[in-house]
Amino acid sequence: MASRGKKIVLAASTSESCEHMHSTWKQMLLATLPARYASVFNVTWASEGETWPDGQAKYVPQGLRVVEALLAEKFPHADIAVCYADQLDQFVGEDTQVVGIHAHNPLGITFATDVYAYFYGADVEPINAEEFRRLILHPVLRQHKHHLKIIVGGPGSWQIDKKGLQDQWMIDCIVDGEAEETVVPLFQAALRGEPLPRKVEGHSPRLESIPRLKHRSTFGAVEITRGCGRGCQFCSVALRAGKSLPLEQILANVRVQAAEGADFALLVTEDLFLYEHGPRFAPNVPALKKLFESVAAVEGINYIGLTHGTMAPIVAEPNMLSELQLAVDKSVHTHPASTHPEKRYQNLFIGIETGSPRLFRGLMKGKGYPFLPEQWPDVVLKGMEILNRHNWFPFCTWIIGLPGETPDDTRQSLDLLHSLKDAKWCVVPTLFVPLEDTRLAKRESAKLYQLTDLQWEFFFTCWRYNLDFFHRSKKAHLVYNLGIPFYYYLLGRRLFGKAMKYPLLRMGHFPEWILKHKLYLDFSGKRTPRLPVPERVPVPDHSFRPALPAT
Ligand code: B12
Ligand code: SF4
Repeated sequence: MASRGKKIVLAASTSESCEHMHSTWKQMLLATLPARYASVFNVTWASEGETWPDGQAKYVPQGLRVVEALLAEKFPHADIAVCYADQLDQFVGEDTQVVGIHAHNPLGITFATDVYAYFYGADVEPINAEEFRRLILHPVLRQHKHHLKIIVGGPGSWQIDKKGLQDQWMIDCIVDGEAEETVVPLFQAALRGEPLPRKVEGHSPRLESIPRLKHRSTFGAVEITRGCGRGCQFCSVALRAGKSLPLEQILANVRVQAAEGADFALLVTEDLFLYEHGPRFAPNVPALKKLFESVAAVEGINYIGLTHGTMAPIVAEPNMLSELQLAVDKSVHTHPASTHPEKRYQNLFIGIETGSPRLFRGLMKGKGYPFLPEQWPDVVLKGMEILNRHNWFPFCTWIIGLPGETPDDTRQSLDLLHSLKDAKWCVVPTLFVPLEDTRLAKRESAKLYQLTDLQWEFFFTCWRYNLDFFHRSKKAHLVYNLGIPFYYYLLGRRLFGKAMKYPLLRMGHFPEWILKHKLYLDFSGKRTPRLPVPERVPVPDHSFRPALPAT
């Protein structure tokens, strides 16, 4: 198309924008599955984006919609276009002066991403990375580079800096962090043709600087809170100041989603239970209930999805989930193990991260507040029981190789994992990654080829649970069981050595009467888990100790 293009073009990759089957889980896989074998996994949907008749993207990640909304307050609507890589040449032309690109996970080097791609060989990269490259190296950007500036921002923009790709990819400026109060001056400078700083560090904006969205975001994502005061040392969001968005603004944003065809609203938060919370992280159940009811009442919204939450408030307020039943009734997810009349279950991403109270105390004690670090295993077990009883099947992460992890810590994680063997959940083991801007940024990342026998056992026991809980067909089970020894002898042994052998065979349902002699945990049915689910977990009296973690 021989158009002169738009002055401002905003773009995101399709693998970070797609919302195939309303499944956040499926999109997360794109951070993990190797690009080279994408066709084998039948994920062609990852490179296709839905567009409006004029070629603009129907939905892109919410962060980019925030940038669009900020720019729309200053520049004419007609000067801005939002698109995917395949439509870039419709919008980038002689008149284009600035291209802003969103990066959620552009190189796949964050938690739980490259880890899994490595199973296919060292030179394999995840689909996210390939799709981002298709966007950033689009020929039309090179063709017009002499008169336009490229700005990349988003939660994963640091990855480009870390890998030293800024110049090769001709990026003028990388924006790292929250951008509400930097976007407009930066784009104004670009439009004036001025040189841009190579890197801009964002900072937490005032609540009133967060704009209302103008258009639809992927999964109908709408922020309900920003930031988190719990202060875990490995987490980049820990540094974002905590705030709840006003209900009116949330609902206006949900209406925008519905008006552009979304039937799903994903309520984005670091911790659902921080929404309008009371003193010392106390959940505000009436406010949460009102939030769900109001969102569900928006015409066109049939489903409500949730992002993150923490265990501690569920245990501290054991009756809370029955008050929030609507979240399950409006969930898009179903599973035969649900006791809901329509077999629905609600999902919540919860970081368990470790079973070791020692590591918990050193690295993340605020996550368990108001409970004490030594209560963490009890909090996890009790929290899971309450969640499952109310048909909440959480998606939990667990970090292997945290700085200072000893074999004893790994054993404690294995003991806790064993005690969760009948839980209704998904558990994703991730390897520790020192994220930029965190207090652990300078620490060594954990590496697959350095995992100990115990860490491998932890890793594959998690996947054994997931296969048993989510793989519903016998045929799929059989394929995995037979494929696993083949994988080990053809590739796994060469890539990672013998330490993975027996743990991997456990994932492949190899007979336990053999494995119990080779592994730490005994799954032969004779050993009951070491940690029973407690009747109740007492909330300690904090009046004589410092209550909140330093952030
Ligand atoms: C919703 C969400 C998801 C959803 C939907 C993602 C999507 N593509 O739409 C799902 C569950 C699918 C998901 C998946 C993943 N996610 Co995610 N996700 C989030 C979450 C909870 C909210 C994102 C959001 O909407 N935030 C609100 C907006 C306003 O913030 P923002 O995106 O950061 O945007 C601001 C700035 O970054 C900046 N900005 C954004 N874009 C641009 C563009 C330009 C040009 C500029 C100048 C500025 C700019 O301005 C915005 C306003 O301040 C965040 C945590 C968080 N609270 O941010 C994690 C988070 C972003 N995800 C994370 C990760 C690791 C992933 C996965 C890789 C997880 C995995 N291992 O599988 C996958 C990757 C999936 C993929 N295909 O890309 C990490 C990112 C860490 C990193 N990149 O190093 C975060 C921070 C969670 C965490 N605490 O670790 N995610
Ligand atoms: S609870 Fe910890 S890991 Fe979760 S968002 Fe808060 S600081 Fe980050």
